[in-house]
Amino acid sequence: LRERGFTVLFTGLSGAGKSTLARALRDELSRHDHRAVTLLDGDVVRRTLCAGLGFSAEDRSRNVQRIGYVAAEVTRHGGTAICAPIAPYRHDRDAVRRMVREVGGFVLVYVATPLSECERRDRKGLYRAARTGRLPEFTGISASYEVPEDADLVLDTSVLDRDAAVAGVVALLRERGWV
Ligand code: GGZ
Repeated sequence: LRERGFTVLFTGLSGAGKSTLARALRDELSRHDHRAVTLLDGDVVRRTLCAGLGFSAEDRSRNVQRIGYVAAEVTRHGGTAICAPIAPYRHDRDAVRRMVREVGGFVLVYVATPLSECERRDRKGLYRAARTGRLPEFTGISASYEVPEDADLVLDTSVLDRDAAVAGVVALLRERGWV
């Protein structure tokens, strides 16, 4: 397994801590694992690979499945892909899992920080905008998030600090034999 690639897909609400964990995991794996790591973070992806897509259900599906396609290619060539979109729909997460599993390892990490905590943080003021109706179709407020029942790992960053959360992911990858 150590010769094969794998993908870690983080899923969770805006502000749950996905990007922070994805970056910290990338740094950790870059130090200790031989594979090249590709980070597919929501922000960057939406400016590049998925430029022009919005937040309708259809566009979110396209967004997540494109991320999944790239992750599968990275995985196929023996690399590590770390993805951090909201990925609110089970159907799309399942599609990514199928694409990636054909070519390597796949781990789904649900960043389960409660909505109340994400909203309290509101780092970008988006929840406030969503509550006042200025930002429509906002996940958790006016657009749905389907809670994963099949996550390989569940992390709540309101009770777990960043290093402990990353250590949890690394431990899981070790257990599964990927690192
Ligand atoms: C959810 C939105 C929305 C709406 C803009 N709903 O905290 P952020 O700012 O940086 O992360 C959110 C990001 C979500 O993009 P994803 O590509 O991860 O979403 S999905 O997987 O559903 O396609 C948020 C910002 O974009 N954002 N409008 N309406 N998040």
